[in-house]
Amino acid sequence: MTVEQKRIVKTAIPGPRSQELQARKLSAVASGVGTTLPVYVERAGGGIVVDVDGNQLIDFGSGIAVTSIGNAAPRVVAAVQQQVADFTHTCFMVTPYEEYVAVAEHLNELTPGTHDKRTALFNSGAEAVENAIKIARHHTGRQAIVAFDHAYHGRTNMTMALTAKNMPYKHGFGPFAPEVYRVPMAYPYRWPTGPQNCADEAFEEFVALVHAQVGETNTAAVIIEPIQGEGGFIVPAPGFLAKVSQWCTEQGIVFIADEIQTGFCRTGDWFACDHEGVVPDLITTAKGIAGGLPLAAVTGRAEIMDAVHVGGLGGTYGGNPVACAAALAAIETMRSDDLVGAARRIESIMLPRLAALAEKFPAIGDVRGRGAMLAVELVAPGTLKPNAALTSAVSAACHQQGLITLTAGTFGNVLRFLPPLVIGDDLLHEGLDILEAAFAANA
Ligand code: PLZ
Repeated sequence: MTVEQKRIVKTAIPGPRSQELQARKLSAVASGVGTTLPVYVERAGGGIVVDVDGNQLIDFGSGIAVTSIGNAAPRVVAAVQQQVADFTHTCFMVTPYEEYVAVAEHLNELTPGTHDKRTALFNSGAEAVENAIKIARHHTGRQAIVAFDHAYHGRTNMTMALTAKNMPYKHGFGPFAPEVYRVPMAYPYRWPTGPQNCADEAFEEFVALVHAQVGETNTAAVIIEPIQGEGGFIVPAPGFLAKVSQWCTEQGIVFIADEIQTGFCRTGDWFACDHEGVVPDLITTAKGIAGGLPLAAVTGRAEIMDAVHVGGLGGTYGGNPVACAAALAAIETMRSDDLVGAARRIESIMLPRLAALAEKFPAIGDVRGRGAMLAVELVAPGTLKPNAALTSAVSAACHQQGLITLTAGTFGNVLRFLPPLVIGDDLLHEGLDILEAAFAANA
């Protein structure tokens, strides 16, 4: 069923039917599971989410960077319907099937680098990260893992340890997995001596800290998001990723790129590492890979991936056939509809408009991102002091007008934009108009 690509706000948001459902949610669902915007969804497609009150919201979130090819994308719907009618599950570890192998072949081909690769499939991003760590430890025989300030890698025990931010992800959930060490991120906007020094100085600090506090020969892996997602869409200073990756190679340390949020055309390339020609040893993917079905992967150098003994990796549902069928259709869509080009087009529309907003509203301290992964960081004008209150106010004002926006950042002061790559130009502009009005009313 196609969804008309038009914003319609016919009730208060959330509307009465959504409010009823929210009341049921509050008494049935664990309160730890929060909701950003409690409109209950009936249908979605392209750049529009339709709620149970008949409102049609413009989607600048893609379910947190998942529905890059659009919601209920036609090829995915057809592939899933066919697969679900053929068989729904056998467990790849028991009696395998072609779809899993085909997804692995695509990932081996599409991810950065032309070396021999292998892939293993899982259910969620966090599970992929957990497994990347297992593989790196097994391959190196070392234990320590180095992660960065502002990192987000998931909510399981190991990945909570890797994630930097306490609230809401870690608070009260310890103890966390041991042998995780944290180093500064090359965060240009907040680098004390200025963005021009950021890559070199952050790299020097990284090397010095690993040497002094961890020891190179104890270090199994360095894990980094090539653009940090939940941490606030922080694009590392140019050159930083390449330096870290090169140094890891020299030290026999596995360099893991967590491309769970940045992967699959989101940033205007197949993977964010591609922008800088960085070739990770292991790469974790999820989110955009399967058009909304739960699937995740670890892909990497054959000699690292295959260091693990037979039977050492797996899980009941990892690479479920329905999710794999969806992934094959999603990848086909990305290729044939040039979604790399679509992400670049979104950047070319949004970035100048966000830059113009920053001229107008001094609370916008930084505009950044790549492709269809863009953000503004809000501060007290003329300072670096994070302005989380304005961030929430602007986001809430957008929601009222039927624009789905998300926030991010260690300090809760980043408004981030992740539209589906198939969104039309009109909806993009309309969304940006709403954003501008929200700033005018609140900033
Ligand atoms: N690595 C880089 O962005 C998921 C988290 C939403 P899962 N980001 C959205 C929330 O509040 O839980 C993410 C990510 C990066 C790992 C993950 C984890 O992926 O599929 O949510 O486990």
